[in-house]
Amino acid sequence: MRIGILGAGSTGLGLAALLGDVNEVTLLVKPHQVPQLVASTVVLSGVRNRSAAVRVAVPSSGLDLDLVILAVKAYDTVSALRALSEPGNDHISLPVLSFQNGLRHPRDIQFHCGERFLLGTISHGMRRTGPLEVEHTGEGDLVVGDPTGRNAGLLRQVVDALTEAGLVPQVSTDILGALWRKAIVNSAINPLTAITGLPNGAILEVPRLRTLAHAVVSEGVEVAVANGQSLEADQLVADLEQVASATASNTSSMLQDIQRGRPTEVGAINGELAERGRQRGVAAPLNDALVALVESISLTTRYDAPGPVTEGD
Ligand code: KPL
Repeated sequence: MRIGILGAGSTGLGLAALLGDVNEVTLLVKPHQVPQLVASTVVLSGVRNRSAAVRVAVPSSGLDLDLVILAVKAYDTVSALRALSEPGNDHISLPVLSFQNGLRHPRDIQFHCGERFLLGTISHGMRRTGPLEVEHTGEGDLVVGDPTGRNAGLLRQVVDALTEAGLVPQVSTDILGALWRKAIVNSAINPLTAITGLPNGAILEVPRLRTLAHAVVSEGVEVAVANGQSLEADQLVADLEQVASATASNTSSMLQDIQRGRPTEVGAINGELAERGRQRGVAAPLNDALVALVESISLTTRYDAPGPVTEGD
């Protein structure tokens, strides 16, 4: 397949290295990045080792591609979709598959793509270590699905491409439910690692952190149930433990953002869960507290480091 990947973060680059082996992959980047990246090689090392030559282009509606994978941060979804839209209208004619965190992007994608899009979740541990280098720190699941039920042929092609790339895609008939489950697992792992500065596995090692993570997951499940999802807290706690253990040495994407002084996805994950709870009369104080803490930590990067404490301070 001719696949464009929009979003050169850890997930986008990891997928580029894996898919680039057997597909023609184009990284879709900002205009100023094109000259630096022309004829580039993306390198994945760690649990899986792979490198692939990729093309580089600027996103636009006129690209000759069979699929665009959206791997941008949740808060960049709308600008990414606008870059792919036909000039003068909001419509995107290229088939889109999103691998993004949170619960906000499906609405925006549907607005631009109508029925022609797929959604996915990926829980492999990936850590970006250089402009085109990613460390694969843990195996995980990859789930894809067709939320509108109108893209059976495209879904088959995508599953084949992912399988040929050595991945093990699961097809979900309830991909929105899969997104809720992933968002709930992320709602505990991501902010708790971003706040503590610890890798994912620490959540299982520190007993009170583990109890807190379970409580955050249970709160997310209450919100999901109030929104019509049939989820069980015990199952989601088991999912959390499995993901934290499989990606134990990984730096979560939210901690990577904090370390780079970039905005985080806490609003799209915990903020959105809290908001969806409020809309259904379900309070989500833990999720609200995590948003407040992560947003405050993000803010500290704007302040100068305090000077040394002197007597009398
Ligand atoms: O999705 C992730 C993320 O960091 O955003 C996990 C699976 C938790 C891996 O770190």
